[in-house]
Amino acid sequence: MNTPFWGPDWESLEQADPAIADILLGELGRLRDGLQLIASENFTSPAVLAALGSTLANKYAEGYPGRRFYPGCEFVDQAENLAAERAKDLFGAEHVNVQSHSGSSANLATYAAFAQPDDPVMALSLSHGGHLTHGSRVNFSGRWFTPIPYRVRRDTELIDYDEVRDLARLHRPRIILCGGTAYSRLIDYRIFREIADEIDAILWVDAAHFMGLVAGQAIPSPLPYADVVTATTHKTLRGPRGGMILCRDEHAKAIDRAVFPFSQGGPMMHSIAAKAVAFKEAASEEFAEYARRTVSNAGALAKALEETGMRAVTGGTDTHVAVLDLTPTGVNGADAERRCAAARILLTKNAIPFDTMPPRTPSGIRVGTAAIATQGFGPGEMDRIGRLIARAVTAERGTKRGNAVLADIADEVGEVVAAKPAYARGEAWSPDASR
Ligand code: DSN
Repeated sequence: MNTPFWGPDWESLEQADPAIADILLGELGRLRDGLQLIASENFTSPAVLAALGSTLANKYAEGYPGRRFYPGCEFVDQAENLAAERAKDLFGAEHVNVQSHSGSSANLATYAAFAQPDDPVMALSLSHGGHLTHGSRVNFSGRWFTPIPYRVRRDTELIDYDEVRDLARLHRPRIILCGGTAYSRLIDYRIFREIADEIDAILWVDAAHFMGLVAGQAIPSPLPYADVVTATTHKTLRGPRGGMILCRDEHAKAIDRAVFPFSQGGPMMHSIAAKAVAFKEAASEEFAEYARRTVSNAGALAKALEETGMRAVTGGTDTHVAVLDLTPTGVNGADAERRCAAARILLTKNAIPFDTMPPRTPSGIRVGTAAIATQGFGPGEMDRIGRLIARAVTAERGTKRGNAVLADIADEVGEVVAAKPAYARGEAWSPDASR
């Protein structure tokens, strides 16, 4: 059979490894049957999945196109060049490295390109919406560098730009980093650029979460301001799991060397081909419409949840993500996450700024609307989804009555998602379509 990917060859997987085949089908069912509101997840297209499942997975290609340490790279070179060119066009970047295996490895390489061990590095505190790789003590970033965390303001819950400026002047960090995993508002890159210029620091934007919204022009791009931008390709960008680094030409060599050979060996060429597919898709008008709808969904969902008695941190969102303070409901984020999961609504517990609760049972939850936008949901449907979440959050799991309520909600979730199924049955690539 002349096919480089597994999609049409599903039966051979079923025969070779029925246990894994069953797991894949179980996961497909889980994706289809629930409301996927985890802010960092999405549904990749059939074309992305096909590239991921291709024979490019076999190839060792340490190095860069035209400069590999292995023979036989003529096709993977084309894939990598195409991915990098498409990303450059899509984002207006001078240089793009598409080899990073993940957002965290893109970040590791970026530290390596610009900082030496123990250098001070400023970033948004994890507990105020940053990321593990932005200086957490349990991560290489906080162990190998000197983290200078800045926070959000208590009154607005927006980045405290005065504190950023004061800390920058005091510590003169080598890198100023902005972006995060649970900050729902637009970032004022102009102010960050001014501060970075004042102290001659590298301005690095970690756009892992919102790069797809940038691609779809639903929010402003950090590219005109940043020296370097890191991103994942699998969140709002809707491609394969992976990372990328975009930078000005003057930093291209430092970034490329920091990825290979400093922090990674062989690139995952199947993933790079799938990134190329995703970049092509992200340049389409359909994608721009999805990106805009993702943002309007998040605003509408935050508002709907506020109407049920939760409090939206910062009063709402400008992006795909919203953080809700559950204090008014008397339920902690961990219980809310468990109850929602029991009702087939997938979202995550999350700290709120200045949280007085411990990290394992924080006061909030985080919801994201990229996956449900991919599925086709729009802002008009967020009221119903908001009410389902609110009912699940306050249903007491473990009691007979609570369990019955959660089962009811799960049934309604089933109805909601059946109207706009993810990976609709019958498509040629779908594993169980071949049955
Ligand atoms: N773990 C991801 C998230 O959920 O935001 C970030 O790496």
